[in-house]
Amino acid sequence: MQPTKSLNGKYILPHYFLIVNILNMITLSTSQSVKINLSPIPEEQKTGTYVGNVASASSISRVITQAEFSTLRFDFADPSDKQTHLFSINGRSGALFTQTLIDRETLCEDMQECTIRFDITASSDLTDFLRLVEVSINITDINDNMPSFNTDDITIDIPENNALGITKPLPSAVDRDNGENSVQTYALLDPAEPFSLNVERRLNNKFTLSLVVNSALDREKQDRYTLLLTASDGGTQPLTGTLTVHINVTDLNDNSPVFTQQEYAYSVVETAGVGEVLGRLSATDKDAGKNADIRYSLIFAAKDSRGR
Ligand SMILES: [Ca+2]
Ligand SMILES: [Ca+2]
Ligand SMILES: [Ca+2]
Ligand SMILES: [Ca+2]
Repeated sequence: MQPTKSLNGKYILPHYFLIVNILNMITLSTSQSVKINLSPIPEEQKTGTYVGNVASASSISRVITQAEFSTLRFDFADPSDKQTHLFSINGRSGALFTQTLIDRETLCEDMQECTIRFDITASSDLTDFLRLVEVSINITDINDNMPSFNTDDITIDIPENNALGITKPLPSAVDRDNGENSVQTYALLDPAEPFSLNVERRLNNKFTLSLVVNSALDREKQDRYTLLLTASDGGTQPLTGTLTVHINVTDLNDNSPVFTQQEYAYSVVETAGVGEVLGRLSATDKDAGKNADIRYSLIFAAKDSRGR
């Protein structure tokens, strides 16, 4: 029976071959490695959480005597490997524990799968038994990040009297978690009558959001709206982020100045001096800014009593 070549180019022997060749183990063992996948663990477990046992998972006890097994020592093959800093190992039992909080988002941002790989050596204090154990551990996501917008509020200017159906882009939220734990839905909280939200989900799980104006806005009736846009993830206990959307309805010059009366009548004595005030009149304009600046001028000259 020949050893088979593993993915990393090293040779590994089938277990049944190893069992019947225990006596040859000492001479063969130094060239062997074993790959093990420990059970997935959720991120953010407290320090000291049990992860798995390298000795039992690698079945080393099945290929050496109990006496030799009791002399084994388990160590990280490369203590300088950053991945190994996440774990501690009991040198005698081969039990692995977390040594710090493992944050999936720091380790595997934007990756669907988060797998940590490192090597452990199993060596005997008394014999030259040496086995390299290639360990893989999947870190699963928990919903520990809420959707967040990159700002608390935004202001959008929309001209009044706009055509119905006009859309304005809205920013989307970011959630560093994975899959269902990332942003799944958007909503306008207590949507104000003239507005609705359009949500397009793209193939890459990103969203394109736009605010839709459903009815013409009249600045002279209401010049400001405040909406609350929420982004929710799909966690078992969903987390939500909010964005306040201020809408300024900007003015169009859609109102003419209106005099306080339809007609003003003044009489003047023929002895009135130049510059004498005959009376006052005024007009108002519902628009804003320059659209409400009123200039007065006489466009119809007075006629004399004979109409000339
Ligand atoms: Ca995390
Ligand atoms: Ca989340
Ligand atoms: Ca997470
Ligand atoms: Ca106006």
